[in-house]
Amino acid sequence: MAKPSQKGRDSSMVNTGEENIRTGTSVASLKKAILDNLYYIQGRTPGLATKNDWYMAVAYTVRDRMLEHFIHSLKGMQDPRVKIVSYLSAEFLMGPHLGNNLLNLGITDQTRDAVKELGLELDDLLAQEEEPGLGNGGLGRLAACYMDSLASLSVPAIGYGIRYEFGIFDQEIRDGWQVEKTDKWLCLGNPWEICRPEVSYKVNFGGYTVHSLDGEGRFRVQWIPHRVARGIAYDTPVPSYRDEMVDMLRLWKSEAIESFDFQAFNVGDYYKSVDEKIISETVSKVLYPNDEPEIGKTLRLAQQYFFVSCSLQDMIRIHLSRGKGMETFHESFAVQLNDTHPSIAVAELMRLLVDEHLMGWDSAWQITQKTMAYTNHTLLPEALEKWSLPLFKRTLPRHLEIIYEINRRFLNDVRQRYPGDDGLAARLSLIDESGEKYVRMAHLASVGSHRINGVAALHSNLLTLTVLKDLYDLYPDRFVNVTNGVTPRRWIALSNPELSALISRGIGDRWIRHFEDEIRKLEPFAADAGFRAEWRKIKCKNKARLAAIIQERTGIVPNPDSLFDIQVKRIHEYKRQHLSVLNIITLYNRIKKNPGQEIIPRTFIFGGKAAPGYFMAKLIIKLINSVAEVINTDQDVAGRLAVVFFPDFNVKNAQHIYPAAELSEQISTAGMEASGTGNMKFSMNGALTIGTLDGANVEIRQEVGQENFFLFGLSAEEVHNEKVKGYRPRDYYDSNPCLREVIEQIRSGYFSRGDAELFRPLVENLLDHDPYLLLADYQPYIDCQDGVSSVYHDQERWTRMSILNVARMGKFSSDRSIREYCDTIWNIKLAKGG
Ligand code: NBG
Repeated sequence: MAKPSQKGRDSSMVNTGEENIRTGTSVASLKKAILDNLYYIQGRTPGLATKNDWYMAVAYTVRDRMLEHFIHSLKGMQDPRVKIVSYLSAEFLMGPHLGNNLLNLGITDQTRDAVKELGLELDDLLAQEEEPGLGNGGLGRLAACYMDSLASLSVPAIGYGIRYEFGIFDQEIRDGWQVEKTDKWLCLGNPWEICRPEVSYKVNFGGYTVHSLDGEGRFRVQWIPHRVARGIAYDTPVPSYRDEMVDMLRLWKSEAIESFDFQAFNVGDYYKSVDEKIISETVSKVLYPNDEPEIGKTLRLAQQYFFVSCSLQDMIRIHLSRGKGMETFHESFAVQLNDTHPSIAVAELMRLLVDEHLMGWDSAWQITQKTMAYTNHTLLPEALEKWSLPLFKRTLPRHLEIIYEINRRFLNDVRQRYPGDDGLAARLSLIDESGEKYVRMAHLASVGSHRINGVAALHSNLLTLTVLKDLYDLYPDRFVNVTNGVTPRRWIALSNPELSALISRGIGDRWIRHFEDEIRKLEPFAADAGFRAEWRKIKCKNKARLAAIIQERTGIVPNPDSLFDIQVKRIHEYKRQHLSVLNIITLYNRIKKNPGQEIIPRTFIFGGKAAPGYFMAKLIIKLINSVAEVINTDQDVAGRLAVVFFPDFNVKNAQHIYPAAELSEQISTAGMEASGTGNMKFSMNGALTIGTLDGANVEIRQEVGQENFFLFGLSAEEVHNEKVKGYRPRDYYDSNPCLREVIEQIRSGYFSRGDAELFRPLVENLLDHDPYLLLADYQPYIDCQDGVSSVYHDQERWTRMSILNVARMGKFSSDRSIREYCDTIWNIKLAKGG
């Protein structure tokens, strides 16, 4: 989108013969525009401007250059013939905007020059941006990658979510422990969003319902709420890669409907009236970290309902403004439920259609099912959302009635098809009545959707065999798989500019837009020694850059010639960061016993946040740091072994980490990781993977070839069988002296300054339960790591494998995923060449 055309657009800007100050993209225009924005938006002259003022001025300059296409794209959404994808997600982990928008607009170089002429460095301004951390990890980042691909494939789309005032906490490490700091991403202002106070909707909470017959004798329900909040839209443009489509991220902020409750005010209870306001404003205050017990979190349910209700009301407004009736709503919108967090949408759309738009139940139900589709992102039973009935009733009394009615009809159908099978009906019911009663959100989402998908082949398959088995037996045609993907724009072109330039020198630059087809052309270069040397040189540079950041943030000085072995992701027992720790200690012991031994030097780098309430995950962070403390200060292993915990893993940091990685650790217990998307980002940046047959690893290995992937460990089926047989971790401990030694060191306080209590819960858990089978996979993992070292010894071979990994990652572009969603779920035809 080098230069937006003026023809047929609404821009009222006068073109003075020179380039337009809002749209021009020459260095001179950009420079002028930055100064203009600095003066007229920030109210500063260059002499007084802070770095943030400059950042804001540049950001507004870039935003200006998206607006014409943004406005045009929004106008396109009014066309009654186009179907709009509505991606409902409680999380959008967009990452810093500036660099990505420059890349997609194709104005990075000019802007760098313009900024330089103003005496600034673009990299400093990029670093100034506070990233919007409105997500926990993979799920939120997936939503962001999908927005990029939707725009780049010219699909009209709105991402609907919550404008949390506080996103995911910032992580600091003190004395080896995680400390959480509030994320104040908005405190210096957010230049990317446009606040739209008139795009606002009321959202009810609590209260009771009144049933009656209307004048025509029809059954009617009125919801008398206890509290009403208002949602205000904040819109962020999401530009396509070098094309005209600019999609929209629309996030809702909650506000009180009235500043004062005058009744309370009049009787003198001034503070109660202000209280009400505070409660309404609280709804969009803070993002919940995952892996925390859900039960009892009224505010979380309120958040989910809040953004879903605003979003559906907004869609209905758009639909009606197209001059269409409600019976064709599903032709205007394809609503994708990103996990169960927005699944209340099923009941809310029913409420809006039946109660507000006076539609009959059967028609409303058909429209709802045709509109909705549900993506499941986890098999972990503790992550499947359910809400206690009393809490649900207190917050959403009308929705509970609707859910009962959906359930009544649904179970009638089940009983008709499977007469007498009460067990089946109880298992399928939207209400869990096995003990305390709960609403099962995954069942609500599944029953109300026409498609249900998992996020990798193995995961989708396991879904139909485990958590959603009964639903699958009932509705096999609803189930499909869409393997996750990530955008090659942010994750290669933006994060790894030198590698990108090398790839483009080899195969041209079409791969950035058409990754699926083009990147394979890189394969022959694996055989080119000159190309391999350049490839290695870039990896070395990226490693050196990361090493400098590590030194600055942690004080640790990594050996730049060591193998960078990296595991970055949320800290969770099933992801098994502690399995990697067992390997590290094993290597350490080997060197200590045999100091002269030749080994491949390694730097182990970890990064990731633990949920604040997840004790074991926090203890794993402490363990990593404790082991690091011993190893990094032991002269016997200096230069050969180092351990780093990189604090505050987020999108910004990730962009420095993936390009520097040589080995990607994807070592979750098979059957537990739904997909993983970090695995794709590593591989796209030339890291080789050591991994289990879990999530998308299975498909990555298929694509890159088994000879280019380090596989170890039990399969999902074997894990299942072990558990059925009665898994005994202690047997592994008893029969493996190396493993025993490692565990004893942790237990005895070798890494905790003699404190034998500190890691006791972790060690005891491993020996007595080991629910994630670390001990069973220990020896295969160690052996596989030895294999990694011996291949690394042969740098030519390693580089060949690295190039082939990148060349064969075409499938894992989020463009491919979005094509599949369009095809199999949304029924959207892509424009040719799109
Ligand atoms: C996560 C899975 C990952 C997967 C992402 C995106 C949740 C509930 N699930 O394996 O753990 O890659 O979703 O699909 O966050």
